[in-house]
Amino acid sequence: MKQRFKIEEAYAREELGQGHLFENDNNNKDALLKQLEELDSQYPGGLQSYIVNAKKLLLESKTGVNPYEGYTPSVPAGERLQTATGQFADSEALGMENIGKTGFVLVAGGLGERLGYNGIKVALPIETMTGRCYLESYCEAILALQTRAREYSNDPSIILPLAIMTSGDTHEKTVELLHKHSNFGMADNQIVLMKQEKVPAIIDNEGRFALDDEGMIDTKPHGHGDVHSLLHSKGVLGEWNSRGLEWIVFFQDTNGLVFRSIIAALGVSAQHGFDVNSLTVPRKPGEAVGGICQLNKADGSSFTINVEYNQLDPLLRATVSPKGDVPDESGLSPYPGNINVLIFKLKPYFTVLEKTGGAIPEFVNPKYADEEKTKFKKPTRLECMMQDYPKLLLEDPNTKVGFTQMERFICFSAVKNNAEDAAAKLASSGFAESASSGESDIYAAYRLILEMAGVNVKTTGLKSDTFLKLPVSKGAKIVLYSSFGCTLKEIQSRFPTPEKVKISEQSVLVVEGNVIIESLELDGDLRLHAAPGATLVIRNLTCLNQGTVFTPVSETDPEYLQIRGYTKTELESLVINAPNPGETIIDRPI
Ligand code: UGB
Repeated sequence: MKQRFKIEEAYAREELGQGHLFENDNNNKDALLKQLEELDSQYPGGLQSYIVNAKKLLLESKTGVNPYEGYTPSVPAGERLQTATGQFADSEALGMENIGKTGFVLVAGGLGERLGYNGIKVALPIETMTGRCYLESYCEAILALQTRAREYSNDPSIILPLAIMTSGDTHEKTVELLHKHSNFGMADNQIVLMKQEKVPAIIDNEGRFALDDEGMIDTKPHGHGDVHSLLHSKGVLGEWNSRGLEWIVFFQDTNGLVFRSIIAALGVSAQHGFDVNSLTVPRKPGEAVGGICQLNKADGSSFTINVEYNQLDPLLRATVSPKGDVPDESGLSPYPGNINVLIFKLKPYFTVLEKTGGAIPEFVNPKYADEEKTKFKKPTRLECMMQDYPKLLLEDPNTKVGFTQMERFICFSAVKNNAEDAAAKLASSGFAESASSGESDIYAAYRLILEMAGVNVKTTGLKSDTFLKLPVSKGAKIVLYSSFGCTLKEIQSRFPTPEKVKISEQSVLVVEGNVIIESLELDGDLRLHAAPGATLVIRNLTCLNQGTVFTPVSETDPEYLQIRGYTKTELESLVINAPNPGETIIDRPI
């Protein structure tokens, strides 16, 4: 009881200013005090620090303090890679040399409120032709890279680890998903989950906490920046460092293309010795992706960092571009667009986290209800972003922070918006970032990759269907597993005579494993699977069937289809499996 009064008193004290928590009769007082203790232990420096930080940031927000005051932006140093060039191939080759010493980190604590999907986003199918979910495809890609790394180093003991940041919103479902699918083939000790905790929601500029209907503190996510402190506090980075890993790759929950680009970006990191490398896309001005900027001070010092999309326009207006976030002569923003795929050199990162604990400087973004900025439309909270990591490097001018820009089709297609918002985003920015656009972008990327390999497949002038008012391309639906090819060069090697491979516009082609396609005429649905150790050679095959088409969803279809507006109707398909070690040759012309 004494302890309980002590805590209550402490929070009611003027400097913490949380007396309102105890003012009304609260049947849940014991639970509330317990919650306060928990929240206190979870935040670096405790809730007292949280309140102090909140008051300071809220004051700065109210008075309009510019976080980039005194800085002038310029375009930082980096590499712009064109797909399927010699430079791209060289970067991929260097990336593959380094991949065996890489750990992967997936940030998957976000609830995906904008998408309006009730499950976790990593459980969503990337595309409906295989129905593989995001997490499955990430695990498959890492395992395929692991196989290549073992072959390359002739070391069967190489394990490429995956750390997943979850949150209270996603943790249990992520555990269930992994359990249900036996970790998608990964070993138990290969995956580590790091659960991020929420922080108190705040109702005013005094940093007073919000109470929910049950009399408990309302809490909100603290942002993806928690990944750094968690890697440190959970000992993950220390373990990876002692295992001799040299690189760490961060990626988001729904980017089905990410493993098509990471390898070349890793090669760029290795080539330039980048401590921090952001994978970026050409950015359209006004688009909701941050811009990577070099921020320069009058004293000659500078640092390179992502400036979030809502801050980029005011920064540019106040400095180098009176018209704000507008295109340059190329028609695009000169600042590369951040897609939160980050590649760090592990050792210096480990050293910085040992020193700082990995707590990333926070920000607050309240939506004000009055002109005086004293009332909020809804409770706010402090947040932090993973791409703000360079803010921990300010005292070390020798750190090399750069970027790798690639064409969007090969590295980025996120699934963030419900269909209604997606239609508006498509109209304003050209990118829907919906469940259906995420799926279409996968097929489109593989069409282009095969075309670059010399295969006959139509990539332009394709017709579209419309589902939920969004265009869905009618082009060939192609899915290439990473086990079929991790790099563009490897994919090319699977087609020794690409001029003898023809895929019609309405076809479906899914290829998994060690498959060589020498001669193929496809107008229909074809699935080729070679089990580990098996080789499937398509020496000569004509495959004509009715195939698989998209049809509108019905009310009884599951939610993952409702958010697309269509389902697949399989009319006819040909499945060829090579389940056993050794070579299976298919020689079946018409
Ligand atoms: N995430 C967490 O794991 N925990 C959290 O508390 C919050 C998120 P959003 P956002 O790629 O288009 C980012 O919400 O914040 C995970 C960049 O800041 O989807 O709108 C979450 O699960 C922006 O510069 O992204 O914008 C997901 O995997 C630009 O790159 C990831 O963090 C933009 O993404 C991103 O969360 C973009």
